[in-house]
Amino acid sequence: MSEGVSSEPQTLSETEAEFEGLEVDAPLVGIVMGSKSDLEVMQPAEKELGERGVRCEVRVMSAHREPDKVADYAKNAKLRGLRVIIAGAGLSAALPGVVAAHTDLPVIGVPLTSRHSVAGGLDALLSISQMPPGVPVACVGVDSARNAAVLAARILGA
Ligand code: RP5
Repeated sequence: MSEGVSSEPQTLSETEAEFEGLEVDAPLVGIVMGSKSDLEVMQPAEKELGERGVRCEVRVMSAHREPDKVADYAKNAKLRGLRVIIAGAGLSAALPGVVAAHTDLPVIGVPLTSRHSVAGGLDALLSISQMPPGVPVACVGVDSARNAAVLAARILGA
């Protein structure tokens, strides 16, 4: 039998493992953020990963305004070959936690300042770091998108 996806019945994890092997050009890191207004401050994450040769994709999706889109993205992330998700958000900053609720991939949250932030982004910092037991989100400093990328690369051993 030739190599490739087996036609035999198999478990979901076996299928996932085979597809992970096939998707050679798939991004390994997903960079998501709650608003287009977050793009500029999140850009250093994409830049850092690019310089390290780590494939990534960038998506805008709001946990509050587009909850179904966020859930679908997180649920399908592992099957699509993603290994780490970086999620930036400001204000109540639910995005990293909601992503972590729908995937067992490591999620790195980036608390962001925004024009409505209180205490310079402390609102987002607390929202992202105060996750309930069993649903972890790693949290870098306020507006520290580059550090999130460095941490993602270290998780990947890249
Ligand atoms: C958060 O609200 C976003 O991540 C952004 O930081 C903040 C403001 O969003 P916009 O009103 O600029 O779309 O959800």
